[in-house]
Amino acid sequence: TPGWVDAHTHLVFGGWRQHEIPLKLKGASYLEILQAGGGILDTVRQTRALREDELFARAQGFLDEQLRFGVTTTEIKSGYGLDLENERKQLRVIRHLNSEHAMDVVSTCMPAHAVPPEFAGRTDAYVDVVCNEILPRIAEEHLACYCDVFCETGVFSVEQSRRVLETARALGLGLKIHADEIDAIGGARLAGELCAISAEHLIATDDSGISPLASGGVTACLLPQTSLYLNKDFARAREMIARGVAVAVASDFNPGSCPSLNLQLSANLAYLRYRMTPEEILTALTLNAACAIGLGDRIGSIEPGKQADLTLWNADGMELLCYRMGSNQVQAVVKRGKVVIK
Ligand code: IZC
Ligand code: ZN
Repeated sequence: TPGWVDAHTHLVFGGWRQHEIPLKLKGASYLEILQAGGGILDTVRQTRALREDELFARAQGFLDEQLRFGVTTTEIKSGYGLDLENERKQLRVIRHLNSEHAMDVVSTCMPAHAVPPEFAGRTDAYVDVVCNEILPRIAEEHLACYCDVFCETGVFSVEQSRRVLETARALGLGLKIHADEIDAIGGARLAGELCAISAEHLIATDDSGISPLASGGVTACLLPQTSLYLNKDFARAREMIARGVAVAVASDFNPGSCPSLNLQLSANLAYLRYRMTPEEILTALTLNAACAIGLGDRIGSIEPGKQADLTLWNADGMELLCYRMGSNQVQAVVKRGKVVIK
């Protein structure tokens, strides 16, 4: 197949969040843990505490693992810095990974991932900082191609998300949005209205959110391992496809809601829970994923003129690949024409 593309990760971070599982098993929700100062904010503390070289070394190991799982291009978001210096630190790590590692890395800035503790209860004041200080500096330093925002109950409202994304667009950044992960507050409609390149998660999106995605030409980037990990519903992939929305499937690798780098597990879940066909899944993990990060003209299919990124599998076809579960079925990986895993 073409090398697989992981179009959604939060791969540069400090620490893990294993201590959240007992809380979740006692009934605490993802948003309750965040409201109590844990969740994303826990990872922010652990990421701020690490130096650039420490974050780099850790992330490099994650990219090695992705490559072994058959991924040849990945997107990575910032969003565990939440202030100018720490967002820039994370984004410099992402840029360095792209230049040093065999993996191609696309950089997304996400300073509006949560409200940092310094701005607790003052979300609009933090949005001012994002729009007036953080995004302009990131754009000036060419540290990101895209801007993403967590549009969610208790995090950033539709209006706050719109402000962030409109500012990002004026600065020349492409637009992405975490929409309807927990609650459908209107993120998918905003994505359609702004013609964002992609909308992510869409777990709670209903018909009224699917139409704007279709009319806005927004790629739906679905993250089935997160549904599994948060014990949530699975996005309505069949309805999206039926309405003409391009569907990509990614991992969402992050220390809270998806501590897995195995994109093959996303393929299994897309088959069983989204009821996508093996052919649709192959497209979702290659060409549609490439389009979701703006690289559809360079990678995502095996064609003359495109980069020779290939994954060779111990399987005779996508049906077997989507059905087998838990083993790494990669036989070899070719990146830009060179064998990097065998
Ligand atoms: O660290 O929890 N959903 N952001 C929005 C995440 C998941 C990552 C995290
Ligand atoms: Zn995410």
